[in-house]
Amino acid sequence: MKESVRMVKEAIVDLDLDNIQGLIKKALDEGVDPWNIIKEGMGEGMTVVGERFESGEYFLADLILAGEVMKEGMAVLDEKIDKKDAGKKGTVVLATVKGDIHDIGKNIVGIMLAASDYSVVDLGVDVSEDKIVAAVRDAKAPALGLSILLTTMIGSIKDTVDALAEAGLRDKVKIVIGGACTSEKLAKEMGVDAYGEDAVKAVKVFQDVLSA
Ligand code: B12
Repeated sequence: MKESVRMVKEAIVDLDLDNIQGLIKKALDEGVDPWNIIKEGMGEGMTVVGERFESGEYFLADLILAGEVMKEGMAVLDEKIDKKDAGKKGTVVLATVKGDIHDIGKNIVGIMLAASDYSVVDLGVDVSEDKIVAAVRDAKAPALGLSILLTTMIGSIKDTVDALAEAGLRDKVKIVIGGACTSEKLAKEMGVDAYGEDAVKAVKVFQDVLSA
């Protein structure tokens, strides 16, 4: 790993809100690809944060701060990503499901989709199935991405699928799920169209389901 990327990772692990933007700008100035900064720097840093939370070294307040540090960093990267053709490939509605407020991964997926010429309607976190149905209908979106990290909220996926079916929209929209507690197996069980493991794979998965 490049030294500048390693320093970005360390800033995430150390919850260093003051220096994250400067360190990312430094890595970009050195010509590091934004996606490498996201995946190897920020993503791996968040993995360590998660491990420290699990081992009891970090507390909930630390996780909240980690979320802020990620947001500060993503703001710099978001500016660097070329979105001039956003919308050319259609609209994707994105949401974190009802009961779940994790949004760091969803936001990264949104940036990657916008950079890959999709128009993104991001509904935010803890989004009810009714709001999702309305957004899919209003935007005439051919695709929906649901983010979910909490095992206890898996039922919200099914609720959303059922609500779309009830509104007569299920056969008009491809649904892709992603987030730490999701899998290919879960996608099958929930009756959605696909599962995306990370933000790069997400782009490919949306492309595949939309051309199927
Ligand atoms: C940061 C964090 C928080 C922050 C969230 C801040 C924010 N703004 O998002 C805060 C502090 C708010 C938080 C709260 C809680 N958290 Co929390 N949190 C985490 C942590 C450490 C990191 C998550 C993260 O951002 N990862 C980095 C991103 C980049 O990765 P990612 O989300 O996986 O996203 C990537 C892929 O999954 C994929 N992806 C994501 N979404 C989508 C969507 C689509 C469509 C596609 C295709 C792909 C895709 O692409 C992304 C980029 O590559 C995880 C630990 C972990 N290992 O995941 C726990 C974790 C998810 N939290 C957990 C828990 C239990 C909670 C709380 C219940 C704690 C509590 N006791 O209150 C609350 C829940 C509140 C709620 N109602 O949602 C558990 C969940 C356990 C489980 N399986 O259910 C975890 C796993 C920690 C643990 N091991 O205990 N948390």
